[in-house]
Amino acid sequence: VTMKIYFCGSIRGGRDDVMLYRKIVEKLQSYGTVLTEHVSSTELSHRGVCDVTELMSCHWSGEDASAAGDRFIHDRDVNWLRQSDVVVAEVTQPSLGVGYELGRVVDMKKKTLCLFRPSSARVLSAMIRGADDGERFVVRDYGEDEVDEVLEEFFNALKRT
Ligand code: 6K6
Repeated sequence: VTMKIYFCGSIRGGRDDVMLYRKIVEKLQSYGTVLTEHVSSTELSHRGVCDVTELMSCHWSGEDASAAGDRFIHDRDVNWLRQSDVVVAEVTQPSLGVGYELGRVVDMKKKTLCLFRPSSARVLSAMIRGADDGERFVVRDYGEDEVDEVLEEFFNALKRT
C-alpha cells in the first residue's frame, strides 16, 4: 500500500513559488501518491481556472458556472484531505485556501508538515506558526536548497512511528 500525500500550495494567493512546488511534489512522489499534483502545475494561472473545470461546471444548472466549479474543487479537495495519510504544505506565499486546508486538517488530526522560507522576509501567520505542537503539526523553516533533506528527515521520522 502506498502512502497518500496531500500537498498544499498557493494558487489564487499567487503563483510566485510554483517552481519550488514542482520540486517539492517531485520529491514527495518518491514517498507515495501525491493527490494534489495540479497545485504544482505550471499551466495553471493564478486564477486557478482550467478548461476542464470550466467545461464541467457547464453541466450544473441553477448556479453560476464558476461557483459550481469552485464547489467541485472544494468538495473534491476536502475528500482528498480526508483520504490522505500525511499533509505537506508550502506556506511562504500566503493563501486563504492553504490556510483553510490546514485548519480542516488540524481537526482531522493528520500528520502535517508546513514549510516556510524565512529568506522571503515574510512573517508566517501566528495561526499557522502557533498551531505547531512539535509532534503532529510541525512548522519547519527551511531554504530552497534544503527541500530534499527536510523531506527525507520528515518521512524517515514517520517510518519510525
Ligand atoms: C482545476 C484543475 C487544476 O486546477 C484547477 C482549479 N483550482 C484548484 N484545483 C485544485 N485545488 C485547488 C484549486 N484552487 C485551490 N485549490 C486548493 O487550495 C489546493 O489544494 C491548494 O493547496 C489551495 C490553494 O488555495 P488558493 O486560495 O491559493 O487558491
